[in-house]
Amino acid sequence: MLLCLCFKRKPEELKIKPKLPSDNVGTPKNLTLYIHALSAPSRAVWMTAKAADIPVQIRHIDLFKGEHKTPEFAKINPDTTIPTMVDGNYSLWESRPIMTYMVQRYGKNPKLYPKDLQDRALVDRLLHYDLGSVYKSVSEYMYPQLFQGKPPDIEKENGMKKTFDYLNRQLDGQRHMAGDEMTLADISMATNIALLELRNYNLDQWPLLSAWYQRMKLLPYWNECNKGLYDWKSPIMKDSLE
Ligand SMILES: N[C@@H](CCC(=O)N[C@@H](CS)C(=O)NCC(=O)O)C(=O)O
Repeated sequence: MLLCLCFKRKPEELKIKPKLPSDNVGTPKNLTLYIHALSAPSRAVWMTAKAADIPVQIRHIDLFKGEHKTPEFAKINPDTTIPTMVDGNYSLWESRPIMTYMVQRYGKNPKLYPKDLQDRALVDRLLHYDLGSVYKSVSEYMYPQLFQGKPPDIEKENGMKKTFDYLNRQLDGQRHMAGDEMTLADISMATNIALLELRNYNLDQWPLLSAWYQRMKLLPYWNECNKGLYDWKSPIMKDSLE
């Protein structure tokens, strides 16, 4: 049936994608990351490029001016979100796939996303947990305070605390989330947790998590990639930031 449908199309309509090497191919010719400096997933993809020593062009998109809603940007990413990566004529969005793509294709630091199937599955598990629990709970707690001027919501905070309880247990006996080596899971989670700095939120009740976060902040590219967070002053939260 599928074959019949194919034959009905004119030959020129059948797009044949050139086969790409599945493994690391060295330096990218033209890799662009469209980001917003406050956005946690944007900071994560930028940090990944630094950690994996991949040269990228950074293009800042002003979400508050709606620069991601233009027809030009929708051609690159119909979901009109950032971060968005463009590698030649290939575009990709969603930070975690961008991070794993970049490291596998161009990365100089394979430990960030290990090749061993089980080690990789652990990093994948943590990246999924990050999306479904860390990013979700931190943004549900912080966004209403940052963007709507709402007071902290105890229920949302409790959801986030449960996540941190688990992360603190996960770090028992190891320096990073997936073991002693830093992986993409650490980068992604740290950029989300960083959002709490806008509230001076104290992580002391999770000593292992707090020590891990401080270690992440010692990365030589932390300040450059997270500058947008520290520079950003929410007009709504002005009082608590000064
Ligand atoms: N799960 C996505 C989240 C992407 C996302 O929602 N990005 C936000 C900024 S943090 C955005 O583009 N918002 C603009 C909009 O939704 O209009 C990822 O990890 O990349």
